[in-house]
Amino acid sequence: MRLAYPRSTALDPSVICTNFTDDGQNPPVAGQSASSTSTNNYINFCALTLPKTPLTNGGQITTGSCNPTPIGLIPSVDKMPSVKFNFPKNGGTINANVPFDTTLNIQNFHTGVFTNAQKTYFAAPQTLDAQGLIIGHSHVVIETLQALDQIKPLDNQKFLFFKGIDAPAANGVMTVNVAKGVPAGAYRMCTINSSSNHQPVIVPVAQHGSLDDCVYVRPSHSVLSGYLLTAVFSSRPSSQANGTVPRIFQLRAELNCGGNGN
Ligand SMILES: [Cu+2]
Repeated sequence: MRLAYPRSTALDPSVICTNFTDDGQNPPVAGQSASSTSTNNYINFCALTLPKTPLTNGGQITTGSCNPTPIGLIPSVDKMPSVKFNFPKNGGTINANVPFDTTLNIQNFHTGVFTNAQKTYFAAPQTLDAQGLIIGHSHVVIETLQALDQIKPLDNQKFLFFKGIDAPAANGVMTVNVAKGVPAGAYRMCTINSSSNHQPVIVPVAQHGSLDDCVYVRPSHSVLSGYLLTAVFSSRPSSQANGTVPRIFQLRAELNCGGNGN
């Protein structure tokens, strides 16, 4: 968690990974690339990129940067985060332009911890809690599709909605309010599970199930107008489109985490 780490600028010999001198090609494997190697944990790697590529200095540098922060603590295989949308469900229908709460079932993740996304972005290693779970938070992003079966890759700079989930999960459920709902159309909704400093979560093995979830939904206009539905929903104590999970958190916008404080 939050620690002020030692300020020495010298590399402690006890943390040098001597295996990093092996390029992995002894003997050579056809089609496999030789790894870069280092005898000092790449401690000055970013010096090679200066001044053209600046250091990732805590800000979200849109023009690219070089990050000198170690990856950090990695959980065991039985502690890899796993998430599934509870609402909306994949292929599910929701009413267009009606506010709703997205709910996510999460396991193996110490949620609700995030740092300043403008000053400490990627600025500290991933850490684990006493149970060995990654400490961090999640996000939900909603992107507009031309159609549910679209095969063209999306433009990652464009999205309809983005929100960091600041509050910890309650009984394994994270909640995100989509305050304006979404217009009629086709959408992809995905999670982005991240460590405290917003880097994507890192797990110990290459072969693993997805650490995130996506659902594809097609909001449509109801018989009732959006105005009427809004009135109905806002009159209910918990503004649930699925009616099963109470929304007990007030979410604060995580400003500019990923560029949109929605
Ligand atoms: Cu974040």
